[in-house]
Amino acid sequence: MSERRLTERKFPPTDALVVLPTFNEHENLERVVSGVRHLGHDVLVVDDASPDGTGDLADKLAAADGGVRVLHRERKLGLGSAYEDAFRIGLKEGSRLFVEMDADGSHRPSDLNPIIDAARGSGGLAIGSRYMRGGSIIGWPVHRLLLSRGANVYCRTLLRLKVRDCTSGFRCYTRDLLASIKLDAIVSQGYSFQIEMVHRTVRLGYPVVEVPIRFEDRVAGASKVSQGEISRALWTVLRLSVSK
Ligand SMILES: Nc1nc2c(ncn2[C@@H]2O[C@H](COP(=O)(O)OP(=O)(O)O)[C@@H](O)[C@H]2O)c(=O)[nH]1
Ligand SMILES: [Mg+2]
Repeated sequence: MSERRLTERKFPPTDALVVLPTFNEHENLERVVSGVRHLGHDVLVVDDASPDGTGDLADKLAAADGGVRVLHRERKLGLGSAYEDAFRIGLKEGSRLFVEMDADGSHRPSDLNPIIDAARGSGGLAIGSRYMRGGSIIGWPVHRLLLSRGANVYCRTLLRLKVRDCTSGFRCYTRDLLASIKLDAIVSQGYSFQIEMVHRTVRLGYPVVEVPIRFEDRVAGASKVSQGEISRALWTVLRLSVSK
């Protein structure tokens, strides 16, 4: 049996729910949470029992600010499943806009509202894009740049997507779109979740718009993208491309 623990909600939900998945982000979390809370949005941290104590820090931030909540999961269950669980909570509670954002300092709070506004305006998915005019990546080594570029070429080709940055993890969905996506049918547990969600959005006929962002390499700690994650993502996208 899986164990979940969610801190209690103290205020009615704000329009947008900003979900921050964490696994070992103790050195980064506080700065990200404070940047988002300055903009007034609800924060939901989804922590997978991080060994570095990120979960305890998140609890402290939640105790000090009713706009911050934490979903604790008993072990590392994957990025995709973290978002899936958070979206189910937000849908139940009545949030109108659902934001994905990394908790490692790569995504700037100053790019957040333009993404939310674009989602609201389009009625679908707005992606914070590194690969369009005005977008950029700061501080990534060449192998990370190649991996990200390669992943985008791979999924654009196999899934026939026109989106320039299918793998970006800084994005916003409208309630209408998320309610139309069958979360139970999602096959991705890990990073391919991002690609699968773009694929499903396009197949449902919802618009996808891109907003330029400046992506900065994580402030502290290490990336959780492993060889295993990459292989699983390649397979999952291949599976999606042949399934109806
Ligand atoms: N809850 C949870 N968060 C995760 C998991 N894997 C990665 N994350 C978080 O997802 C975000 C993106 O991960 P990161 O390692 O920075 O990926 P990268 O930016 O592609 O290198 C970070 O906030 C991580 O802490 C996971 O299995 N569970
Ligand atoms: Mg990162």
